Amino acid sequence: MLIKRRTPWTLTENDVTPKSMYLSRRRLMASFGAAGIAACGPRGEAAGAAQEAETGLRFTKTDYFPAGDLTPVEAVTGYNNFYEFGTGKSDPARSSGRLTTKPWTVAVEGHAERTGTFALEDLVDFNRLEERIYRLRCVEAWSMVIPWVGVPLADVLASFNPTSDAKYVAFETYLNRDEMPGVRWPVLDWPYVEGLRMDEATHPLAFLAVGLYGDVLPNQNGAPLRLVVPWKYGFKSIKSIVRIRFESEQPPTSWNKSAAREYGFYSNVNPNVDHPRWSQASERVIGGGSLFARRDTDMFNGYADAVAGLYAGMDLAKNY
Ligand SMILES: Nc1nc2c(c(=O)[nH]1)N[C@H]1C(S)=C(S)[C@@H](COP(=O)(O)O)O[C@H]1N2
Ligand SMILES: [Mo]
Repeated sequence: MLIKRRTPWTLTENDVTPKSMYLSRRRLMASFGAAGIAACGPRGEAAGAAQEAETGLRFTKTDYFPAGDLTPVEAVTGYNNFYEFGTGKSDPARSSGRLTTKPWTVAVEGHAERTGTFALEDLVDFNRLEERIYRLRCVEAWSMVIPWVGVPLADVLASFNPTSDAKYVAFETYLNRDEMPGVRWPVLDWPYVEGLRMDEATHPLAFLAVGLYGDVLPNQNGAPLRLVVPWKYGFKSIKSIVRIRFESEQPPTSWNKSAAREYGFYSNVNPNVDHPRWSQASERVIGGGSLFARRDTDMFNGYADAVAGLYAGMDLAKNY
């Protein structure tokens, strides 16, 4: 099949991939000795087959900026920021077991023709999932490369027919004191909230993930539905979303409310604008083989060709 490669997000293979094929492709790559792949198997060989049938997602492979060696799944699911479950990096994996993700509904509100409460399955078309390999760059200056499974955010938002008053979109995380031990402490003003300008939210790179490494999202990674905005610092990628609201004004965001001088609304990855307390010029590569593996941070996290136009004429040092 001939596919013209015009944009970085052009499909390179548009076959639908069941989880089992995905695994065998990865094993194949491992047997060819691709560096870093061998260590990335989603799980032990024996346990894998049984679980695939239960939890594997079907998705289309997309060649979205393969951003370097994939981060081992153990790091992706064991080293997390999800403050509702504690502020330690291993807290979410340990203490998110009680999060109830089924059934899951999302309230859609504000400036749109179609609003209401929607079941996850009515919000996301599980027959049209795709995989995208995106780098997640945390504001704390570390990064991971993760194979996400999900749908373009633009498609989901379009299904609600937002009106011309919708200039921004706001997101809110689930909040339940019985299931989220971290919310007993006022580290952030709960619930966690985030927002995007409408043109950012409808950019083809903005993604709503329901899975990673071919499986449904683990709770610690934001099950069952989380945002992935690859050109922004990780904290914009809000987890376990229960509310989406179309707004006419810029909505408040959790980290900006907690420390406005340190975290702005835009939070685009930018090696030239340091955080007031540390440099953003480079980042630690999580699971990169060495504890000290680092890489230089790329403008817009490597997605500049695709997204720089969204900020043309804006002073990025002021709009951090
Ligand atoms: N609800 C909620 N979403 C959140 C966070 C959080 O604490 N709560 N942390 C953010 C931060 S700081 C990062 S770096 C990413 C981490 O995603 P990961 O754990 O899946 O790698 O999630 C973001 N989304
Ligand atoms: Mo982060």
